[in-house]
Amino acid sequence: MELTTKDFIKDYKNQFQSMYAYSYEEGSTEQLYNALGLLVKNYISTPWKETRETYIKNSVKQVFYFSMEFLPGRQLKSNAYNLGLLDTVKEGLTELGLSFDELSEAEVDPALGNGGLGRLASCFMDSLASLSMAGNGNGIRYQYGLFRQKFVDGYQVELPENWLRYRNVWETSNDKSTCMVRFGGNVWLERNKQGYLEAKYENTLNVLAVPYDTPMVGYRNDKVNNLRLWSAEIPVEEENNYHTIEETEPIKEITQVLYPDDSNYEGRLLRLKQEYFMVSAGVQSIIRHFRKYNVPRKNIPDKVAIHINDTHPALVVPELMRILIDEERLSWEQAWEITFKTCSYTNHTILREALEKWPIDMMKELLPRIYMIIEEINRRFVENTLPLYGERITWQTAILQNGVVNMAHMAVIGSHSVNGVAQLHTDILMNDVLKDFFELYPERFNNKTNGITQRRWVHLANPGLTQLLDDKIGEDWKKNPSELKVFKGQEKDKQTLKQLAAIKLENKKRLADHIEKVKGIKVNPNAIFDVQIKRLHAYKRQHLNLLHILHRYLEIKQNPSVDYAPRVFIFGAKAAPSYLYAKQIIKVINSLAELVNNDPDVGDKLKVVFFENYGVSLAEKIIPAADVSEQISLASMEASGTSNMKLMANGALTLATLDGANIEIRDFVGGDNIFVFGLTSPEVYELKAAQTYNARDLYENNSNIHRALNALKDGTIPNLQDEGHAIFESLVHFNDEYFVLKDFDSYVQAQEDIDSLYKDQNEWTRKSLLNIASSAPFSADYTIKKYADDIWKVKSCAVEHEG
Ligand code: 26Q
Repeated sequence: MELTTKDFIKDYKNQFQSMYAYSYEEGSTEQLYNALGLLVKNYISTPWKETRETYIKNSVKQVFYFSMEFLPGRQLKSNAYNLGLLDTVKEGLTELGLSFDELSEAEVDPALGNGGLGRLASCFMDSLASLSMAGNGNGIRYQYGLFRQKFVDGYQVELPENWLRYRNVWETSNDKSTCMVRFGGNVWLERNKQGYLEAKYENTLNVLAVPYDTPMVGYRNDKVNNLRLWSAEIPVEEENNYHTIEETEPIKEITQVLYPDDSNYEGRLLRLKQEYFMVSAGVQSIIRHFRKYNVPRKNIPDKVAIHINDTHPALVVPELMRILIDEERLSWEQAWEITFKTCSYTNHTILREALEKWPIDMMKELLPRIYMIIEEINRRFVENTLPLYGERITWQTAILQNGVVNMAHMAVIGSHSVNGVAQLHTDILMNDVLKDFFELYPERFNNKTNGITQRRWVHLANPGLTQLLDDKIGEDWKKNPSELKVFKGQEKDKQTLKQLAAIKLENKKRLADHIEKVKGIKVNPNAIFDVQIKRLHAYKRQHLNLLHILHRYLEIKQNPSVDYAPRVFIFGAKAAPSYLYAKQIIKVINSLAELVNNDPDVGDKLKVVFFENYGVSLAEKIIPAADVSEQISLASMEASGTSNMKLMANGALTLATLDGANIEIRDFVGGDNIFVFGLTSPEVYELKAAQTYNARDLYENNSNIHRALNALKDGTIPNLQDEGHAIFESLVHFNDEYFVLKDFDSYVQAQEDIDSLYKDQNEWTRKSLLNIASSAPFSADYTIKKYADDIWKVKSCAVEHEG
């Protein structure tokens, strides 16, 4: 978009004055931010409208990405950047005596997700818009996002995240597109005069779904897609079946808060309400769109793709069936054909405890009509499968099993495509988790390795590196990430390496300042910045990292002149509030930090920083400053990982097990430019099957392990209650479920290799450069192109301008 600094200044002054009726010079930071945000949104409104109109006029196929979570991050800077206005805005503000960065920091970061899955959804929104593809998000406008994490005496404390307390300038509430979602009551089928079986309802609780639309701005292509988030409200009285205040009280609760657990599903009624609410509102609004434009129902699969992001929105399958049969009056067979062709499903986890299984009784009572349809889908599935595949496979794959609705099975049966998020993960789905389905429907399975948007994670988060790349290889890589590989040509260029090292150092200085500001810890910017940022979970093994730090500390105490390269271990992680073990790990790391950071024997050799409240905004500060990327999950457990990709793209060297996308990272960057350790996935499977693992043997016979584990419980680490004991017990007494001790030696060895390499700065930086230059395959643009070609069958679409 074209805009002169002069016009911007004029627009901004007007915008501010029209909102607050005084001059910007008297504005508070929040007000100045609000005015700027709304002005940028004004600039967005024209391409937003034109994009929508183009899609309708050309009747292009649209994707609807259904996800219970989105983590878009702050939007002011990325929107201005994608519009091509960032420099103009910055300049204009400077002329007005204002600081863009200060205003930008005043924006709240909407934490409407837990972690990887939600952030992936937002990277995908960014790529869809940037590739000029018609891709809409569909989700929930939680009133409270993921809790705000604080440490009190080293313990995690959760505070409510009331992100809407301030005005959200990006959203537009859309009153004319509300929907009604029905819960509970009685449902029966009645034959009407035309001979149709009609679904009749009584005593339902009706919930008004109000959509809030947020623009998803494409990168310099005048394309703006839509993220639609639904909020639950109480309908007016004639539409609410004349329910009383008390009876309608639970309605508002539906979209009040995001479930903060990303790995352990508890069958909570409220969560099921959330899932159906989002699904029903989303599907209704899609079908209404087709009615309005008179699209023949059988053409729906040519005009829309609905993507199911993990099983959380899997009720799309019976809900679409319900609408097609009850409201559109299609036969079961016609409706099934449409539903199956329209839906596709991504699996994000192999953790058994995370797989959703809803009690049938709960489903029946909350969603009686939906349950009838699920029963019929299941009945037909069994009827078709039994004669072809026999009892075992049929009952293993059924939707209804032992009193529960298996949501993954419903998603697979109702979708034409099922994918994992990295090659290893997809292989595990096919050979283990969904093995029987792979036998039934091999053609549905495919891999789509995750990706990230370089725009947010490199262009905006790391302007120094971005400038260097522009200077060295030209700007093409920004539109076409595969151009990044050209940077490999500079691996021996001393000048480039020096510049690259200087940029990293600058980023580390900036992070060091931030660490001092928020944690009061002074760190040496020349130390190795070693980063593990992800949700806290036993399978991700933050406690392996912890044990290694403890090991180093004990080595230093034993021999203060030991030759370690100075290292800063940086953590960012939230634990699910109900996940005691994860919280114990946080407490022990915090206490160890206190010990290590204040021990004069240690000095610069070791510092430990555990940031509070890790999220998208903090990630943007940490990632450009990282030297080492810790990706140390037990092989086979991490579906993909995405922080591994962000860190690589910013020149960190990966320290990893061969898990998730780490394997592909190694393949692209080459085994010499990554530090790999630990059991492989086949070895993990073998060891589990053999049932020969004995963690206590390792504790008793490995002196380093012995010493470190004892230090967990002998008072070495200050201010612990029983947290050190708990970790000790989990490893020794409960036989170390995630093979931490088994991988310990090879992890320590890899860490020492890192020290050695870091001494050769030139060689380190060369490998860093090769990582940056090899990161293109992990661009979400490529991932989205593959989804578009293989699964959704959607194409890029040029936007037509008025006039
Ligand atoms: C389910 C039922 C009830 C309540 C909550 C949930 C729930 C919520 C969130 C279950 C799982 C999640 C999130 C999972 C997740 O983030 N998975 C990660 O997805 C990333 C993107 O594909 C991968 O890179 C990670 O490997 C994977 O762990």
